[in-house]
Amino acid sequence: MVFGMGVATLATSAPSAGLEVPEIHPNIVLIYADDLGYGDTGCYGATRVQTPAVDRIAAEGLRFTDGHAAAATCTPSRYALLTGEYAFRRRGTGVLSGAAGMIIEPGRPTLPSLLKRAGYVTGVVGKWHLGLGDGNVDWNSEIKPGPAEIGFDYSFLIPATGDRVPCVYVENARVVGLDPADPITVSYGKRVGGDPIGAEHPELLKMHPSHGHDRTIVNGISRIGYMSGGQAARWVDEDMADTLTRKAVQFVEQRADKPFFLYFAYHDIHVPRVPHPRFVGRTEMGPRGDAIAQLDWCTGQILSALDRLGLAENTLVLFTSDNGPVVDDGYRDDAVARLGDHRPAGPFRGGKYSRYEGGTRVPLIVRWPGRVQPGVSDALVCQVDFLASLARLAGQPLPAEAGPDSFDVLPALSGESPKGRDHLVEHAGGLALREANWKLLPSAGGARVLQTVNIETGAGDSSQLYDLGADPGERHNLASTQPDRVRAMTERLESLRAAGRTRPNL
Ligand code: NG6
Ligand code: CA
Repeated sequence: MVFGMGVATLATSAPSAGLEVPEIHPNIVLIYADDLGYGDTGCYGATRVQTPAVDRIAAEGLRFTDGHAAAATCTPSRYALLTGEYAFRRRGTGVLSGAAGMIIEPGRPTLPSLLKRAGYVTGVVGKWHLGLGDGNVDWNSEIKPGPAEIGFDYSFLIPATGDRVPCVYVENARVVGLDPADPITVSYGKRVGGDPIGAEHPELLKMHPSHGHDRTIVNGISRIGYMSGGQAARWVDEDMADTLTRKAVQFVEQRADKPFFLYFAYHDIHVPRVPHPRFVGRTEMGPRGDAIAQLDWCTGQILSALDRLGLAENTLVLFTSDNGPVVDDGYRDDAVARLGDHRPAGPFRGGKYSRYEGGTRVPLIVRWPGRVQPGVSDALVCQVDFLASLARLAGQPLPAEAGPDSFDVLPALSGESPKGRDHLVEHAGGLALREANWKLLPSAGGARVLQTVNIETGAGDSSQLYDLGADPGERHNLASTQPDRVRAMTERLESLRAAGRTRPNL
């Protein structure tokens, strides 16, 4: 059956179409890597790390060359992924501390809540980083609001990031393994408890910071922020990938008679990069390369589980990353020295934190055997579009207020159409605009290079205009030769921002 026909049939046929329902409501597994760059996997050109599982998704699926995260850092990117709204529209959606309250309002339509309404069982396993609680969270009782309040039936979380306290897992709103006699306190202001901190006790560290990351030591690694208590609940970084993968596989195994949506958000390859010993030395690139090998193993476990359970044919797998790559993101893990000729951002300029393409252009692959033709697509698509596209796939109409910037690009994701969006706002603090292959970076203040991470931000005193068709690396600024285009794109970007929403056909 032609993929699009199935969707069209759903829209026009009676809801009691019987056997057709499971056929057109596939399970959805969204695999979300952290800080994995465009060039970090074999199917996107890497040669110094082997990624057979990710490459298998690409060989059996549709690999995008112009797929984007919605922002160049984690929190805004994930906010847009789950709400279908560009994060720049909302204050407080920058990189969050581990003490922040949840930034997605309970009750608003989200990717999981829409799928849940369509009859899916929904689960999130892995990195959250969207805040938990009401801003004054008590880690020793029920942690609300959280994923359950925005549509997830099940959750097993790293609350913020691997490098931020609290370093404990939260399963269905409770810290896992917490001893009530050893309560957890978390602070991003004044020091709490008597735990040693990295700044004072470097001799206790097995992984040293290169910048920041010098507060409470957990598992021999100093973190951002202070925590005390919860000793029995603290995670072991080396076991994190195994723990998360086990939970993800269990979620897939425990599915009921309903389709499921699993949002599996890896910690890898974010810092601190501390892969399990069996991956240490897999590559010559040190922990950053070894973390990619570990990430690939996790991916293979998910694919194997789908095969084993006979679910591969009826499961749409999406593989992507939350933002572009960074090499030294704050720990001395040898990533810079051992990078060699590996190009984390592939042919693109910049990386994480950057308005250049390396900031948001990430791996994006869709696999749905028998429905999505394997191949390569150059369509412009963004994760902010997953909400509208997957809601349509699930036959779930969008309420008017849902996904204000989410476009239905299902024809592009399925490979039926070579066209995705006609434009995209790229967000890295400041904004940039894509229109087809044109890229505009309006003038912006601030540092041109973030020295600590050695990444070009895209800031500059005057506008930059690039033709990515001829110049994917954004080297030849055409702004002075095309003032009319610069003016038109600058005005369009301003009107897209001012409009408050961009989704058409409301
Ligand atoms: C930065 C951290 C960096 C990383 C980032 C968030 C320092 C010096 N740097 O502030 O290590 O945690 O925040 O990354 O603290 S993200 O992928 O979750 O957005
Ligand atoms: Ca990230």
